[in-house]
Amino acid sequence: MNLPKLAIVGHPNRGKSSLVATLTEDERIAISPVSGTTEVAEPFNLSVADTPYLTLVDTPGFQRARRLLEMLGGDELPLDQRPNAIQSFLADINLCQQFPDEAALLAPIVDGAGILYVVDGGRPYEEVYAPEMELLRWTSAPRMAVINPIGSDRHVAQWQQVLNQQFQVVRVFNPLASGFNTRMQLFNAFSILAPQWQHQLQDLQAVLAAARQSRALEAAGWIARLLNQSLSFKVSVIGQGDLARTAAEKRLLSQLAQQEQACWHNIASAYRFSELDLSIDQLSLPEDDLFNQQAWQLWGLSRKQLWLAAGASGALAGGALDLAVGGTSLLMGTVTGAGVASAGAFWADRKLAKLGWAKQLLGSKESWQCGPVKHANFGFVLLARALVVWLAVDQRTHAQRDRIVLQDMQSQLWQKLSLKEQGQWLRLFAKMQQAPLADKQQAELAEQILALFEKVRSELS
Ligand SMILES: Nc1nc2c(ncn2[C@@H]2O[C@H](COP(=O)(O)OP(=O)(O)OP(=O)(O)O)[C@@H](O)[C@H]2O)c(=O)[nH]1
Ligand SMILES: [Mg+2]
Repeated sequence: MNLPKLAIVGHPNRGKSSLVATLTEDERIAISPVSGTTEVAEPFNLSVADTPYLTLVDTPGFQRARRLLEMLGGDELPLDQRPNAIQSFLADINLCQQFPDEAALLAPIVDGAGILYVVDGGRPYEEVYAPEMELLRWTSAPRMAVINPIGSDRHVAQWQQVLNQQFQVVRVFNPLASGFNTRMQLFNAFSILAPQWQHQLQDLQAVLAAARQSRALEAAGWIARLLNQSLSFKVSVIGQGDLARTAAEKRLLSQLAQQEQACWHNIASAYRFSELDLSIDQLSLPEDDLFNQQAWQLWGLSRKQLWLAAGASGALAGGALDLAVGGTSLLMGTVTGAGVASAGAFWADRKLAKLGWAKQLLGSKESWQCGPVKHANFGFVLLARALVVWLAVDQRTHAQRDRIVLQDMQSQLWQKLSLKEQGQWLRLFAKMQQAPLADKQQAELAEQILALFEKVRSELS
């Protein structure tokens, strides 16, 4: 069966390629403020699990629509001859060379694609658009228009009046800020317009809804894996005394930071962003370094919250929690733990509360084992940062080409949970710091993370 096919057409620089990128979730499609970026018509499939469901043809913008219309006979041409006139134009090589953009954008329509005409709701209607719409009418293909409010929606109402005269369906759609439901509405609108594709477009919506759920579970799975790997992570270094200890600490922290980065990239890939720059220095994180004292204060629980949560969970009474590591040890401003204190300058701004240490003698050599990070906040910090990356990726469209911006919500994230819930997470993290979870428990953790993500997301919207 033929795939439903839509040609995305319009004036240059109106967001046609942006629309294609967003709907097909393709970050490689060329988008730029330079008019005339798209020079040839190119099909892109919307596929789920490698099965294509819809083809969108990105096209160059109209350049000389009025002239072409005149050449083809204009108003004088009888209605019954107009579709043929477009076909004859495309069959005429000389004419096509004179009107290469019009030829490129009309060819897929004559070939069976439906029309999606894009206009900018931030700019007023002008007569220059009339011949474009007229040429599209001549094709007699199913036609829908999309008003993209670039910069503002000042002229949306005016455009609606114009487009309602020319197109069977008119919708407002911003490819830079369109959520899942808005996209489904667009597919639905097209399924009404083109009954021959109705079933396929309905199937597409069901498949996309299922894919959305499974990618969320995949992202949650990556975070569960990160927590399970990082909370109990240790490294060993062979060598003598302080030198070996400093090397071990450095290695521990750099590997933990790598694990965190890998998790973020996996989340982005689950959402089909494989080229997104998630390097720490590209992100507008308030405190970028995972092991920086301020970062922990921002992303984790406050000292008071930790104690309250520990009390609420019964973890303190049960002795399950390693909170009591010296009078002020929960404050990251204070260096505690023999290993950290002796590491000297390297740790001057990395005052973590406590790392696990073990020394073994291997013949004449020492082997220093460093880790895990024992602080009760470590799990909260890792989870909060991963959730914020996930929220940003979930809300981003594939037409956005600027730097990814993370929500500034660190301080509120854990406030959304009750003390009891905070206590439950605290207990779980403490357990994982002692030993990693078995696979089944890790899968349960992923479910919990997914529920937390959905709660945070719904409160944000
Ligand atoms: N602010 C804002 N910018 C947009 C929106 N849609 C598109 N743009 C920007 O407008 C510019 C043109 O977007 P494209 O998608 O390349 O437009 P096009 O119609 O394919 O352009 P050509 O290929 O040159 O015909 C890009 O800089 C986009 O980022 C929008 O909804 N809001
Ligand atoms: Mg383009």
